[in-house]
Amino acid sequence: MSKIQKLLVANRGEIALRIMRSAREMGIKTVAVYSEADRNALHVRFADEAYLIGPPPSSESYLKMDTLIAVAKQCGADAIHPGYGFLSENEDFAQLCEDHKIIFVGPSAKSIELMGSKLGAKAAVAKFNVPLVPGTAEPIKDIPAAKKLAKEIGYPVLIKASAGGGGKGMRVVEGEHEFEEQMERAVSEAISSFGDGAVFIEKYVTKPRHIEFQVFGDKHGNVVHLFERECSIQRRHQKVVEEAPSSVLTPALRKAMGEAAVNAAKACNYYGAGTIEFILNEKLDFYFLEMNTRLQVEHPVTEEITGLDLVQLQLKVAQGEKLPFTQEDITMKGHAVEIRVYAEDPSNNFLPDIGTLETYVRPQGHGIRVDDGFEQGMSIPFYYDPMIAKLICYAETREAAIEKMIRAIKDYHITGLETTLGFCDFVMKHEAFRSGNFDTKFVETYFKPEVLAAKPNEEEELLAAALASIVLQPTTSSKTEETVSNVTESNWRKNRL
Ligand code: MV4
Repeated sequence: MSKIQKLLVANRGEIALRIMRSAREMGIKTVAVYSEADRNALHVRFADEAYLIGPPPSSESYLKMDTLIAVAKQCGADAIHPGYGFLSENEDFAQLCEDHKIIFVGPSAKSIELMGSKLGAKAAVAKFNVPLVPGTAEPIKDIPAAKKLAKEIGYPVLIKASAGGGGKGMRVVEGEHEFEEQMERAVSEAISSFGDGAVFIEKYVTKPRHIEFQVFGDKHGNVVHLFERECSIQRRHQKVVEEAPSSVLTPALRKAMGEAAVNAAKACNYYGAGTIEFILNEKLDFYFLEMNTRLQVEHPVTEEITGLDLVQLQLKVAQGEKLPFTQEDITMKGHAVEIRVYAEDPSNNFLPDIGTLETYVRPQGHGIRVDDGFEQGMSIPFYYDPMIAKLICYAETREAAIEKMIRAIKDYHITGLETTLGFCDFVMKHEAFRSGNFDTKFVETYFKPEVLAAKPNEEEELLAAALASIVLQPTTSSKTEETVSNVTESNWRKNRL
């Protein structure tokens, strides 16, 4: 396979920039695509070339497979990186790229398809010695038989949609009396949301921790893992804080889970970057949940503790290179914490608060990394995920990384819209988070909007905003536009990662 010369990034925002930076360092030319809402976006300015692909709604721009292929053909891009979200886990798009002899920077269409089905994934990994939550291995057809099994497993049980994932289409059944009712709801929800009514049941693991392993495969059959990320602090299946390593894994458990993760990847002949999601119960038993066949939002914490550039690795693997290391070569050092800074109002049920970044001043200093796609004066478009930035802090120990994060949050000045910075500050200072003794119920257990009532920095921020508005000049892009296609409501809400 030949080296990638020109890479089209079929994404926007921070991840588009993140990808282009690594590509450029490798001497690969970069191509941006953008919607009408992103004319002035940084990924457009950063790229060597940029093409307008349609109106703001993603369904008319970033999700237009034929348009993306047409742009790639037209500009001579030999590879497409899908980033996360959008088309990143769409097996049809991966196949379309392959059909057009364009390298899809990701796994094969077959791997995506197999892991996209929760039941398919479970069946595949079960043969590779990966522990699964006790439950059904087949879609439920016979209600009385399923009810009998639920009784054997023991209530509460969880009904999940095979086509679901990321928490969508799950229903808890507390006891036998509500089994039929919940089953009916789960099936009709699965049909209306995914067009596939296949559901299965699992033992409901209470107080679980969400631990995911980063895996990497090449096209020569080699697979390694790059340790874990702890993602238990989340709100309605939306991750808020991620860290690496997890504070609950012992070296022995890490080794066992890492081996299971590698086996899960081997079960679908995986290549590229992937993530194996596990849940851990209170006894620290671990179970495979699902696989994400893309680069994840939270990949930077893994980069910080391993010193590896995951996008560079993705591009190397995509152009047919062997992984440049074996499992034994990979080590981790220190501790990394990431928070997601959203344009959302934590005191108003996390409602998106899109608007203009009147003040936008990033924290700086040793061990601080900000992955974002905005500058002061820019607006957060209403059509897409309202994530403003990821703030990643790295230090020798977990305590030092958390202290650095608290300082970095303090030095992050954003006005013009509400953000989740104050909420993240609350998490960082919470005793349950500090002690490491938390689970996926952290936010609902401890967070009430009142805890954010005191905002000591508000006056300072107002002053800064006033000053900024005096000196601020609107920025314009000098890039010429080219409409490739003229091709509704975005689905970022449904597709949160
Ligand atoms: C579970 C579970 C408890 N027991 N499965 C939610 C996301 C999806 N990947 C699977 N999820 C869960 N599956 C069993 N058998 C609890 C969750 C879950 C969860 C998992 C990870 C992170 C946050 C979560 C929040 C609520 C529920």
